[in-house]
Amino acid sequence: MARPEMEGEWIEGWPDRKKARIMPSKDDQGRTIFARAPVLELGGLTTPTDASYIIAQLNMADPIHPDDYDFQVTGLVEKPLVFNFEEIQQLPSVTVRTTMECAGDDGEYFRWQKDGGPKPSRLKVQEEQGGWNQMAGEEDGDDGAANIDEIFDAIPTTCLVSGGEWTGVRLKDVLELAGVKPEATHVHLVGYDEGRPDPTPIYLSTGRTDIEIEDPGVINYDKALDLEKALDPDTILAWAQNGEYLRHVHGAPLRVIVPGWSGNWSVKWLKEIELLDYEKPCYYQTQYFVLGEGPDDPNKVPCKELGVKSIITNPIDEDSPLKVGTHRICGYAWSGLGAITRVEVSTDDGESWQDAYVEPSSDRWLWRRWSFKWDVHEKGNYVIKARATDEEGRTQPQTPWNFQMKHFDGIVPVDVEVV
Ligand SMILES: Nc1nc2c(c(=O)[nH]1)N[C@H]1C(S)=C(S)[C@@H](COP(=O)(O)O)O[C@H]1N2
Ligand SMILES: [Mo]
Repeated sequence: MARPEMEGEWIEGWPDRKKARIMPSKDDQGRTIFARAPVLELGGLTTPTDASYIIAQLNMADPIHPDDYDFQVTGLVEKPLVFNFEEIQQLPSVTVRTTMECAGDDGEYFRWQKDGGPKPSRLKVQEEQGGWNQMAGEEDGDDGAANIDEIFDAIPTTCLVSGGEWTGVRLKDVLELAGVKPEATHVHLVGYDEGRPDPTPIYLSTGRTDIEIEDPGVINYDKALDLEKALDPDTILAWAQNGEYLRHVHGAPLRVIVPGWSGNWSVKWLKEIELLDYEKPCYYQTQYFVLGEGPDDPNKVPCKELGVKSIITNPIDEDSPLKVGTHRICGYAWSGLGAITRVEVSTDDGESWQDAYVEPSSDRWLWRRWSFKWDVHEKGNYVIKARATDEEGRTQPQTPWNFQMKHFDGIVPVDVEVV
């Protein structure tokens, strides 16, 4: 029997099976500068590069040909160095598989947990083009204060997470060649991209447009990484992602990968590494990617390692109603401090929990897949929850509400009716 859905381009996947693709947002020149990953549609651990999320905070750097590329190592080093692409590739290479999650991933759920209202859906697709860089324009007639409801409507913050395989060299090896002076404490990582930070993402995460934000003017994207994390053998300068050379949007020719810490540490389009004896107050370190109770909280701290988290990819609210019978509850779990050791599932809104099966893996930083066979005999309404624990014994959630709504690792229930 001819099955029409099996005709066509079978190398690219059966046409009846929707190919998992990013959910993009474009700039005014039609270039993708922001994209969410189709996390609910993925079938393994490595997010295909076509489907990996993308974030550019400033104006995306111009593409740099590998032959024209170099970066420098400066500051508190014995010997300042300049590396070109070939010189970097001559160092011993290393491959690290890790989950990368944007600090703002699922931030909407913080808002929902606090304020109630309809539960944000991971399926929500951004209709508007433009991303946040176009949202804060003069359209509303005032000083760039975008309408917060428009922003939330236009830019979902879910699905900003991907699993990937990164190949490059250890940052540690590069630092050793330059010779780090004993007084150095931080590694200032600077990208080739420049711009003046747009306040809209802060409005987006706080849900407020009346916040005083210190304007740093035009800057390069930069971070001041703790020397200790920089020397971790899994912190690398990567030139390849998922088996192919880096793509421009992901930071080609060379980017930093800092496993376990939220994506903003993984500086793309690396331009400079500067050794410092203090924590430089980079905009995306001390103003934007921070955990605290409010913009003036004296105890606010930079976002660093992620908490411990699980998401349910099946079923989702939109699958309701389900039939009485057997269903597979499954998803991903990851942690900023190492491997996931346990995932528990509840189908009674957290009254009772049972262990899920966690797929074995030797990759410490990569998310794990987990599943749970659910036999449901009684009709009714069910609230499904998942709860992950990591090798440090941390159970979700770890991250309390914070004004920037970063590092959300709370438990998001799935509501289904069984008929
Ligand atoms: N130079 C530079 N590096 C950057 C950014 C940026 O805007 N410029 N965005 C950061 C943020 S917020 C995240 S979440 C990750 C996203 O990496 P990806 O676009 O490859 O997924 O890159 C980080 N590195
Ligand atoms: Mo991010």
